[in-house]
Amino acid sequence: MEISPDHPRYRSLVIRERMSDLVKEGVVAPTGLIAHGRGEAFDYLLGERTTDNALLAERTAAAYLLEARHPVITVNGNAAGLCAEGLLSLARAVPAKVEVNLFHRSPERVERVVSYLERVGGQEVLGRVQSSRLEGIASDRAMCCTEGIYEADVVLIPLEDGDRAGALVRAGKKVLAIDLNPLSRTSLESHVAVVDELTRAVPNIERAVKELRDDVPERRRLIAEFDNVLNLRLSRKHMCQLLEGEMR
Ligand code: PTJ
Repeated sequence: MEISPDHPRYRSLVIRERMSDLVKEGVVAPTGLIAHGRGEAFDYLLGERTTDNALLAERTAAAYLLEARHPVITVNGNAAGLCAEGLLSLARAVPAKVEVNLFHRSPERVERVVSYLERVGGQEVLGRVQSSRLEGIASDRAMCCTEGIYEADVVLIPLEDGDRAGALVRAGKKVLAIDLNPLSRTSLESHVAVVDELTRAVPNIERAVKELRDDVPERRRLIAEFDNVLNLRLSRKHMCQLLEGEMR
């Protein structure tokens, strides 16, 4: 479909077209479009911008990634479709491993998403061979790579489902989520929930990684002082204020 750059929602329409094309390629799951629509609705309530409290969560996520012994970034179909280059760039900056991990899992789709990441520059992308299991998930969605998620101490999970976020927390990992829904189980169960749109959040986290690389005291201060419950309350408050017309 031809979209005019003059359209007020040009960017959103272009992204929708790309996600829809990626469904045809088997990278994005068909229901990934529904998840994307839910994300768009929550982003509308944020005013489609990064709030101050989201920026704090992004800096804290960067601090966790830099303090980690074995950081891993998980990528699903939506995350790949929306922000493959950004996630790979963040992984290089930390450095962190990248593992493809899918909700709608089949060997063919894993191959499609891994190949897609490789096509846009991903190297050593994990996911093709998943021989370990996360406890507490009853399906092959529990499968993960031994040298990836299984051994990770810190995991960044963009757009994750609640079951797996909870299982990662119970497995003793520090979980950093990017999820526009401040009410989701993923946001509530994570140690750091970044309530921001993925394509804004990822470059912000990468910028913070660069700023905090040589500042160990500031990293530790951010981690020690971050309060996820309070931060999520601030995201909800921001959305309520926007709904009440108290913000523009
Ligand atoms: O590729 P697969 O098979 O692994 O499937 C991926 C999806 C996203 C379909 C799957 O994980 C899923 O169903 O996720 P949920 O449970 O719908 O959760 C996705 C969350 O991401 C929702 O809370 C959305 O609000 C949020 N979200 C959607 N788009 C964005 C987003 N958060 C940040 N940025 C977005 N662009």
